[in-house]
Amino acid sequence: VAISEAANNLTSSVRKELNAGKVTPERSRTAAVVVSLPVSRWGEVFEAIQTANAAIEKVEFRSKKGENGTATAFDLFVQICLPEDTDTCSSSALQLLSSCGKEVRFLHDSQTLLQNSLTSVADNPWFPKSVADLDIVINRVLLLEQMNDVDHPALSRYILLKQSMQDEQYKTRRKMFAQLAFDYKHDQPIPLVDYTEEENRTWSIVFNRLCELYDKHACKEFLENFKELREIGLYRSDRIPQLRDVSDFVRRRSGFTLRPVAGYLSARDFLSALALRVFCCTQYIRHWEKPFYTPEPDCCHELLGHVPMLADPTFAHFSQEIGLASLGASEEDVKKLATCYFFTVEFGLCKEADQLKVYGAGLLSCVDELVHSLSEKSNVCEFEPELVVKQECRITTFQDGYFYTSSFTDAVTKIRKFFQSVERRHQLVYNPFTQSVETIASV
Ligand code: HBI
Ligand code: NLE
Ligand code: FE
Repeated sequence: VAISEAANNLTSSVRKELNAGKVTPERSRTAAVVVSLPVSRWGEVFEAIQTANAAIEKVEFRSKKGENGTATAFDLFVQICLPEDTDTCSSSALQLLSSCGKEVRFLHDSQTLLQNSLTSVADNPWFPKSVADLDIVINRVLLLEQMNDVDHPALSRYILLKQSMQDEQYKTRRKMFAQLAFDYKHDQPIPLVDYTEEENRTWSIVFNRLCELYDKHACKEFLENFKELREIGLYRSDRIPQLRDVSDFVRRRSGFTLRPVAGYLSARDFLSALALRVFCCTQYIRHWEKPFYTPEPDCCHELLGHVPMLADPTFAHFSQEIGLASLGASEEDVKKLATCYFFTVEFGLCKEADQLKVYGAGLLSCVDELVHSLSEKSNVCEFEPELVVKQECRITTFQDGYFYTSSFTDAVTKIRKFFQSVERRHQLVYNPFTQSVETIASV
């Protein structure tokens, strides 16, 4: 698989964590390249970057100049962090990149990248317009490439993950799941997985402990749908449900479908799928040694955290709305949207009769952080988009703080109002019959 790694639009904290070790943003140079190579050769680019111990900050597609953004014609836009001691001109990363093809262009090499010369290239992101286009986007997964090399600097802060990946059996299993996701095309039935006894046991441990916490802490919409999922026998403590069955359930309830992915996606890619009413789900399960906190999304996170909320039509509608707003948006706007998404859909709290309740999936799938977020130790403020967009989204640790609204709908209203001021580059509407977005000519 050529395109198996991307770190797009990472917040500074996440980027710092990713690059900890040999490469940190303060002690590094940033370089960006636009690579015009056939897809079959993109793997070479990532290999070159990895060999040079550079860290990927971002990978995106750009429509080829002069072509109309057809699904087969892309340049690859890659932004990397080179270790400080690299002499830029002779850096092995850059040399290797050059050897990837003479079309490689070095656009800039300084800390203040994207300010000037790159703007025109960086400013016209390609985006998927139909569910079929998602086949191209969704395979760019953060961290997968590093799985083969547990000593890669990008993994050094993902300590939990690193330990898991030293378990050869687990690693092999994860590669199998990655392959399933890479092979998946949008109109296929989601592959059924024969989960091992060990995997089902991990699910049971997480499921049982979370169930004890839900009654007291989960919001009412979640509890209602979770109850139904149990009553119809789809969710049981003794085995991991099949993503295919869960997708059918969600589609009947809110029109969203689920699609298998190999791991953590960039914010832009993840949000773009929401625009097409597709929710990307990992199918693997966390390592059995750490059932109560993992930095990665896994099936516990998707199925326990996200699905019950996604079955709620209001919630589903909002998810798509934020996705639509992200299509073709600037870096800055995608980051704002992602941060609003993060502190609501992933980590949001709400109030029911003066009691704080949880609707965020990152909390509802995580025993340790769920308990933490409602404890004395956590910071909780009222959700205000102006404040929230300035927060860092943490992936490998608990959040610094959490935000509540009187209800989930209240968060939607606030976010909608906040983004009204953002200029929309594309006036797009979703056509459910073709499962695509269309530009509506202004009248
Ligand atoms: N990728 N696979 C996957 N699952 C997520 O839940 C997810 C993601 N990428 C980004 C993300 N969530 C968000 O938190 C926002 O950055 C959009
Ligand atoms: N930390 C969460 C958990 O352990 O379930 C996963 C977060 C995924 C974004
Ligand atoms: Fe999530």
